[in-house]
Order: sequence, then structure tokens, then C-alpha cells
Amino acid sequence: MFGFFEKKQVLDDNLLMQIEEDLILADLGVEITQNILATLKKTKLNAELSLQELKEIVINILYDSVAAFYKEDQMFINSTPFIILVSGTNGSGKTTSIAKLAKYYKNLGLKVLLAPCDTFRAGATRQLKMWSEKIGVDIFIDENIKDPAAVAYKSVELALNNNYEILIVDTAGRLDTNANLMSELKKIETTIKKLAPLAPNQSILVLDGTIGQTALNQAQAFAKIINITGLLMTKVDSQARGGILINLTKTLQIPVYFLGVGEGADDLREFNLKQYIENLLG
Ligand SMILES: Nc1nc2c(ncn2[C@@H]2O[C@H](COP(=O)(O)OP(=O)(O)OP(=O)(O)O)[C@@H](O)[C@H]2O)c(=O)[nH]1
Ligand SMILES: [Mg+2]
Repeated sequence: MFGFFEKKQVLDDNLLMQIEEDLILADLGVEITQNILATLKKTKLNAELSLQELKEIVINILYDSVAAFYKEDQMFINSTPFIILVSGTNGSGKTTSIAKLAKYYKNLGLKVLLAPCDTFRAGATRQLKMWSEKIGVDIFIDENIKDPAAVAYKSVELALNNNYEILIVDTAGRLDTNANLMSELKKIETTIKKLAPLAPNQSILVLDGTIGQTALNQAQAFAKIINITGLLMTKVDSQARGGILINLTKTLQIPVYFLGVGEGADDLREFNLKQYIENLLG
């Protein structure tokens, strides 16, 4: 960001415009961008500004605008089974991310069960089963059940009766414009609550990191139907460069928990807000 900046420059309208353009291009969103510009105008108009000073102002505003949504131990397991519902559009990386999360929790010494609630796409259950075998965690399988909410129900029951500490629920990919599939997702959420009223303990929306600004609309649409509590952005293998994650948290008021950085089971990173903002500024 701010590649155009040379040594020290007088902060005039022209420079402000260039800064604004860069902030918008970085997908930070209008509100945060205007906030940064207002601060610059108020404190630095017509002053000589160095790139370092500019970066510091931007870093502080970015951090302050979303830090409140990032708490320590945000994925803390406060009850068992700790039920994580995973949703998102087709091919966003849900199933792969579930494999990564399963491994993450298994490595913490927790007993993990997977629920294959994608009964929609042929082969989806098999795909999750293959991951479960690879990672060495359990999966609920009943080929006769075709209703995803029923698979969810049975999986929660199994988790409750067998002292599983983590239950991760895979769901079919769906476009947020498909009302039928969105209400099916709502039904899965409601059904889980029948056996575990406080669940899902986390409801994670998986967003494809390559779709840019579209992620914002997707996230808003999902959040209207179910109670999303956190985000996982996939395919940011070559660094999530844009500011879209800040924009997402600011707009939806929910944190990003994890980043997917590859196709393997170990390619999961806990999201670090400070680091992300510093990388963003380069
Ligand atoms: N490079 C990269 N590829 C990923 C990442 N996460 C998932 N993928 C790939 O994205 C493709 C889709 O992944 P899935 O996990 O099957 O996605 P899904 O959301 O479960 O797909 P549906 O169930 O069909 O909606 C696969 O080829 C994955 O290997 C990631 O973090 N980085
Ligand atoms: Mg899937």
C-alpha cells in the first residue's frame, strides 16, 4: 500500500486523493477509509508527512476499528460437545477446512467427531470420510439418512452419548440466493439446538479468499439466515493482501478465526490481527 509515496510529502488534497484511492483499492471499505482520511485531514493537513507516519496512523485506525471483536481464547472450549457448524458457498473450502480444524483439535488432545451433513452432493460424505481416516478422527455415517438436518441430529446425539469434545458439522455448499438451500441451513442450525440448546457453540462461515469484495455480500447474506460467530478465509496461500478481512469484521461485527493457506490438513493458521494489519501496510 502507498507505493506512490516518496520520502516526505506535503499532505495536500492531491495526496489525500491518492491515499483514498489506495485505501479503497485495498478493499478496506468506505467507513474505515473515510475515518482514516478524516484523521489525516484533522491532524496532518498541509504538514510534511513521512510514509512511516502515514502507516502509523493507518495501522492505529485499522486496529482500533476492529480490535474489540477480537478476544483472547475466542475458540475456547467452554462446554462439551463443543459444536462447530460450518457453512459457505460451493467450493469455498468448507470440507478441507473441517479436516484442518479436526486435526487442530485432535492435536490439542480432544476427542473429535465429524458430521457429514452434505447429503446434497454425491461423494461429499466420502470426501469427509477420507479426511477423517487420514487425520484419525471419527465420523458419523448412516448412508440411509438423506436429510441433512437428520444427520446433524444423529451426530449430536452420538457426540452427547459418547463424550466427544468437539463436533464439527459439514454442510453442503449453497448460494446465498437459493432460498430453499438457505432455509435448509437454518433447519440444520435449529435441529442442533433441539439436543444442545446453546449450540452451535461456534458457527463458522468459510469464505473463498480469491473472490475479493464479493465475500462481503456473501457473509451478510449468510448472517441474515443463521447466527454466524466467526469467519475462516481460505486460499490465502500467497498472503491475504487486501483489507477485506478488516472490512468484513467491521461490517459484520464478527472476528476472523482462521486462514486456510493450502490444500493440506496442516495448512491452517490462526488469524493474528496485528500481524495481518502490519502485513497489509507492507
Ligand atoms: N490453495 C488452497 N486450496 C484450498 C484451500 N482450502 C480448500 N482448497 C481447495 O478448494 C477446493 C474445494 O475445497 P472443498 O473443501 O471441497 O470445498 P467445499 O466448500 O467443501 O466444497 P463443496 O462441498 O462442494 O461446496 C479443493 O480443491 C481444495 O483443495 C486453501 O486454503 N488453499
Ligand atoms: Mg464440501
